[in-house]
Amino acid sequence: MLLLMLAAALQTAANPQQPPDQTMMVEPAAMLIAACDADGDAQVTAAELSACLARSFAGADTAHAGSIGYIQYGDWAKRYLGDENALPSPFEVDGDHDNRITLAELQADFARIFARLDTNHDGVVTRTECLTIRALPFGDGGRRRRH
Ligand SMILES: [Ca+2]
Ligand SMILES: [Ca+2]
Repeated sequence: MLLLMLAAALQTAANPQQPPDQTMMVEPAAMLIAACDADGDAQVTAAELSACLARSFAGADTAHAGSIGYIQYGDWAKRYLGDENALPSPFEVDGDHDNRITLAELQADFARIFARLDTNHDGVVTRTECLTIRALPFGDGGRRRRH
């Protein structure tokens, strides 16, 4: 029964003649992860993400200090997450709260985000898993009702 309802919902979403009954969004961290696909299969593995973060971090760590400050993190976030205030925040990423962000801290935080997005737990994040789908008009799982 649930599967039938899901199939019906997907058909509705796929039919361009139907008015949209849901919104699809990609959170900034998911956008970064999706862009880490290195082999062009539109899916991202943990290894691809790790290598991708290392490349972007090396570009931000211009002093080759092995860590970056919150201001440099803001520059990194602006470039790779689209906005310096996008999540994850430097306060979240800076696991040991020493006001410096290391590559290991960045990779650890994104590993958590990766695991959250990988809803079928197959070790790969697909574009479908990157999408946040919200049904209308109840938005946010019905917690914020709009009438
Ligand atoms: Ca730190
Ligand atoms: Ca997956």
